[in-house]
Formats: sequence, structure tokens, C-alpha cells
Amino acid sequence: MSEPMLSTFAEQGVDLLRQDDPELYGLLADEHQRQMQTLVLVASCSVTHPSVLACEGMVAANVTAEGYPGKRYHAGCEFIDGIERLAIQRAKTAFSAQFANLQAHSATTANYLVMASLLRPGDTILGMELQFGGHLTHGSKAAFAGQYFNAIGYGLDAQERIDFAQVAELAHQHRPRLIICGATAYPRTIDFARFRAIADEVGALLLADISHTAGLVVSGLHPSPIDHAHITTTCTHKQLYGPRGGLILMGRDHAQPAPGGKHTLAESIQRGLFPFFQGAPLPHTIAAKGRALDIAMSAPFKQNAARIVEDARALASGFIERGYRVVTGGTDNHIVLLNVAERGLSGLIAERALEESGIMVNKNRLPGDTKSAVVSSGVRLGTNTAAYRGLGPTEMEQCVALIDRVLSSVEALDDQRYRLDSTVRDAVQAEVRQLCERFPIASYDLAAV
Ligand code: DSN
Repeated sequence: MSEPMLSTFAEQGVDLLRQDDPELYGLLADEHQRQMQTLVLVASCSVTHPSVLACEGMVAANVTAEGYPGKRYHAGCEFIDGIERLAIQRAKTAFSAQFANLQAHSATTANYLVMASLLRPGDTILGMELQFGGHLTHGSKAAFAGQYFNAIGYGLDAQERIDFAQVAELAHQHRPRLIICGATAYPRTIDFARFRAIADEVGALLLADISHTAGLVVSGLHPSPIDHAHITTTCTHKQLYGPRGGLILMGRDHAQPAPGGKHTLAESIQRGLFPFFQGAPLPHTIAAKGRALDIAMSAPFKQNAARIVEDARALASGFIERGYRVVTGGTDNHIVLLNVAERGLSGLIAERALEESGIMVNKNRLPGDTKSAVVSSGVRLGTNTAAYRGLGPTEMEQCVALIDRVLSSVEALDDQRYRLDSTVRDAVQAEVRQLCERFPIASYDLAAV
């Protein structure tokens, strides 16, 4: 299909949607508008590049392609093979990896299929506890891995850093088959080499889930786990600014025998993904991942990664200057964890009051939190979207001032109900809108070289 026809197809799709389904079109248009006019500081959000979105909307979506390039179970996969091979190569280059599989539909799926490929039900796994910043898939009892495996959790030390003494102690005591590192709410650098040393001491495999920091890893702003962990997983939609999806990578250990000795780790993951855990891949999403990974290797992407960290540091110090308690006293990545309980608020109330004012964050439990996850004592902020819009440290100071204005004006009635002065709300909303107009989402092009 020639290029002009591709464009026409995509444009026609939008026209047809507007014309044939105004209700759905209206909701999508409203969502677009919301993103343009609000300050998104949700740490797991970013902005998908238009060329990535275009791949997601392409006709590659029409193809069923079970299997892998050159080994499909369906005809008509010649170009899908080309797309997947290109995306695999880009993933390997971007992360200096020796193996990449781009078929996992999400990082959750990626983590579970790693476990499904290499473990047996009831095996012991050791991951960071949810309440200390781990992910649901790392062994929380609320999710699959916590129920099907004997999941042991590690936490943080008195300085709110990963408690490596505890990790080692638990590893020696429980002899896990798999140790999981990586987090969703941990603002500090993760020492993958130290995790690997512990894994080696007890003969465990090490899985690093870098869903939150993949962009910093690609850019050299966070140490890479690729040759420390046996397997690395990430989603592609947070710091890689790509489509919603998962990615599995391996470095020097890819050819090592997997448990059972019949296959290598790489072969086990390939077979574990298909046919064992997942069916047909999403070829349009694989194309979009390939596009995002190409952008991730560009100079502007690296500049943006530096801005992410710079912005987060500015946010953290801005809050500290205003007397807030920030978990670990700062950040090394894009995440700032703010204690709002000390201000007499629950995370839930802070999230809602800020949302009303045009600022998006998410409630988050703090280390040792006694409140439930739906209430929480803190909020998590992240700078992926702000950095993409071009907001720098000066604008972060303005954001801190806006957030402080809202949080200082909220009156909590209990953990869920509150009163927010509408004058403050409207004034903050108006200032947020002006800020967003000054830094439109399209203004900063990660693909521009
Ligand atoms: N892992 C969850 C988060 O960090 O918000 C969802 O992506």
C-alpha cells in the first residue's frame, strides 16, 4: 500500500468516526481536550508520539499472526514479519540487549509469562511489597502471582531505601526460585548488581521490571539491568512514550539453560509467551513499539529524559522548601512521593481536590502506611508528561505553588469527604490552563533530530 493511501485511510477513519458515531467521537474528543488543558503529574502516564499513535491505527491490526517471524501459523504475514523483526532489532539496540520479545500485551502479562515460563505453581518468589512501592504482579496477595506462588515480600530500611540486608536474609531463608526487583513507587536508583549478587548466592533467577524507569535506562540516566537481571521486563507506554504494551529483554544470560535444562532462557520465554501464555500478537502495537523505540534512541529523547529527572528534583525540593515531607527526602528518577497525611489529608482527598483544580496525580500508600490503598496517606507525582510538554524547573516551582495552594485550602471532613474553596479551585484551574496553553503537548517533538 502506498503512503498517500495510508494517510487517506487514517483520515477517513477519523471522519467516519465523527460522522457515524458522534457519541464515541465526542467522548474521545473530550478526553483529548482534557489532556491538553490539565497538568498531568501521574507518574505512570506520558504522551504517545503522534507517529506511534499512527502505527496503532494502521491496518496491521487486521492480521492474525500467531507465532514468530518466519514461523507463523497463518498466511499473509510477510510484512508483519518485517515489522516485528525491525521492532526486535530496535529494542535490542536501544537497550544493548541480546534478546527481545515484543509480543506481551502489557508488562503485567510479561511478568506473569516470565513466571509461567520458568516456575511451577507453589514455587517461592521474592519481590518488593506493594505497600513499599512494589507492583501487584511482584507477589501481592491481591493478584495472580501472590496466589499461585509462595510470595515473600521485602521492604525498605529506616532511610526508606531498599533494605538489602532484608532481601539477603529472606533470600537465604526462603530460597526463592525468582527474585523480582523494580518498583512503581520508589523514587531512588535501584542497584541491580546487588540484587544479582543475592540471586546468585541462593541460585535464584532475577527479574527486573523497569516499567517506570525504562526511558532513563535507555538514556543512561539509570543503571541498566540488562546484564544483571536474567530477564528484564517493561511496559512501553510510560517512559518509552510508546503504545500500551509490554517488552521482554535479556542480556548475557539469554543462552543460559532455563530450569529443567531442556531449553535456554530465551527459548523458554519464546515458548512461554506463545503458545503457553498468550495467543496472537497485536501487530499494529508491535509496529508502534518499534516506532517508539526508534524515537527512544534519538538525541531529543535523551534530552527529555534529563528534563524528567531535573523536573522531579525541582518538584521534590519545592515541596521540601514549603515544609512537606517527601519520601526519601528527594528523588533520583521521575517520581516524587508526597506525604499529605502530615497535612491532615488522605491521599484520596488530595487526589480529588487537585483533580478538581486541573492537576492530575494519584493517591499512593507511603512506606508503612496504615491506610488502605484506596485511601492512602500520600500522593505520587511523576514528571514524564510535564517534561514532554517542555515544562522545566521554573515551571515546576509554579506547579508546587499551585498544588500547595489547593492542599492548603482543602478542609478534610474525614478520609473521603472534603470542602475546597471554589475561588481557589477556579483560580488554580485557570492558571493551569494558561500553563498548558504556554506548553502545548505538540510543542516538544521527541522525534525531531
Ligand atoms: N503500575 C501502575 C502504576 O504505576 O500506576 C499502573 O501502570
